[in-house]
Amino acid sequence: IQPNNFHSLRTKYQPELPQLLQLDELDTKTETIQVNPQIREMFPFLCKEEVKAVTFQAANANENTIRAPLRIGCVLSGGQAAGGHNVIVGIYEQIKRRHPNSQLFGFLKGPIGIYTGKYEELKDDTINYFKNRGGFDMIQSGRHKIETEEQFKKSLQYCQSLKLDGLVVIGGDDSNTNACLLAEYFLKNNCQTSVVGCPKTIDGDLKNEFVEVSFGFDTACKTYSELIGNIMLDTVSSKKYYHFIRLMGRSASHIALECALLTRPTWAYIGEEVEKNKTSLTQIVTQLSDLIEKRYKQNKNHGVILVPEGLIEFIDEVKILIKEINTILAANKWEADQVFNNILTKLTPESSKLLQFLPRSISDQLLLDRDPHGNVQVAKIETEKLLIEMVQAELQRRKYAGKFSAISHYYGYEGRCAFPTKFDCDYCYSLGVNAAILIENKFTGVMSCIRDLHKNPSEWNAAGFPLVTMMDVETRKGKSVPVIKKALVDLDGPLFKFYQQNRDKWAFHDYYHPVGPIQFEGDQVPPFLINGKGFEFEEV
Ligand code: FBP
Repeated sequence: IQPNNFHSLRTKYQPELPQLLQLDELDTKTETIQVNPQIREMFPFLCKEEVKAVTFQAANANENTIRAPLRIGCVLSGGQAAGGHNVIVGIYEQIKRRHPNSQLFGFLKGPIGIYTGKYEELKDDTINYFKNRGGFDMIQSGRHKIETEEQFKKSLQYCQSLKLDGLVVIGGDDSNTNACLLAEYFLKNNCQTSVVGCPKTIDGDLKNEFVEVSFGFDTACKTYSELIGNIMLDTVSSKKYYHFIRLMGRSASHIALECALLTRPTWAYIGEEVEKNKTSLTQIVTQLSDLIEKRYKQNKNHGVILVPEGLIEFIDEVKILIKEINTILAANKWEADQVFNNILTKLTPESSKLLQFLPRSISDQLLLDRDPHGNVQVAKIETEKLLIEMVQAELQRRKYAGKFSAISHYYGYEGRCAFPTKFDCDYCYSLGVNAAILIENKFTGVMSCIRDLHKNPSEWNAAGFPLVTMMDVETRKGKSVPVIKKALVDLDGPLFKFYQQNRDKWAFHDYYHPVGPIQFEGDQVPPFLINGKGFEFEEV
């Protein structure tokens, strides 16, 4: 690395740790918490006794404490999210501080690395290179799940042969559900390896009373917001384009809402509101066309519209269509070029009509293979182009006198691996340190949680919350299974309310707010998603 390039400057940054996690000796404090009785039955070993959350407090230093080296494995699971490397760096530096002979092993390419025994020992040179750096390229990630008895057995064998004190699973809702199943399996089979989860996903939907925000969300939103702001400045300069910007976030619209609050666009759709109001595709197109006509009367032929990538699945008739397609695709195997025609014969008349009405490029995207968790790959559906096409047709039908020149954008992958914001650097490092402490104290089936994130990092708190307390039972493929529920945008929460109160003003009076690039020094604004705690909304 060149000595002055940005990467080498970032590697010099030592993430801030909460004061509590800097202490040499910690006492643990546990508190019983309630678990859904159905979940208790599904996890008899984790729930054998009372299920407890753990927090830490300062303890008297004891010079006579003899510490043994720790051996920990870690894995990155699912989509990339900025800061993942710092979780690993946090684990590494913590176990080395405890004992210089401690060792950290990275399982390669996601959970498949655990059950195939593909791993690499991580040492100083690797750790120092990846510190504060985006991406998951240190050990790569993957979307495999540990599912079959054979895979669980193999995972246990490899963790045992490596004599691991703990395994840290860095992932989203599905990956942490998988981590919990693994913790249960290890306990049942007398395996000494603790399993600890860390909350990752740019989507921000791994959020509950224990997890304030998942890491990577802050960096993704701030990266997208920089780009949105640049587009805003361009469009108010030329005043001739409508920009339709689709933003990543598979299901929940947290990213779109956060970016809207940061940048104040002409309009932002929030999928959860569309679902609640049962807004149809035609209604969305009518609303947008009305907005464009009204702005034209004010002499405005430009605008910036934010479209969450999950929107398509929240539109009532599309949701029904996708559900039908999923069932039909699961039961039939056709050659790729026959899927469209064959599926039309099996859909209900309404869904068949809709599939034929949609532009062929979009209907083909709806028919693409599902991801390993059975989800439609919304990242590949160009909803922004669909809206542009439909609005164009509607304006033509209305004999619109103004000019509608639209440009489509998709901001997705570029937000997942950017250099993590200072918030994500510090947060992830603390998550890693805390995970190592939880393992040292032999807690298993817990999520490493860092809380009070609206405060300065030195004042953050650390805890371990049992994964079973975050679970609900859902029916999937006809079977009751435990899942960590995705948190959707709270339509009664302060963030959506604030947007709702201001959006009409923003729609017609261009309150664009270009935020500029991510800053790594000076005052930092944590993500609003932490429920606006400690954050005063600036009235606009
Ligand atoms: P995770 O839930 O695994 O963090 O991934 C989220 C995400 O980035 C979504 O926002 C997006 O729709 C999807 O992954 C894209 O998946 P892929 O990387 O497989 O194209």
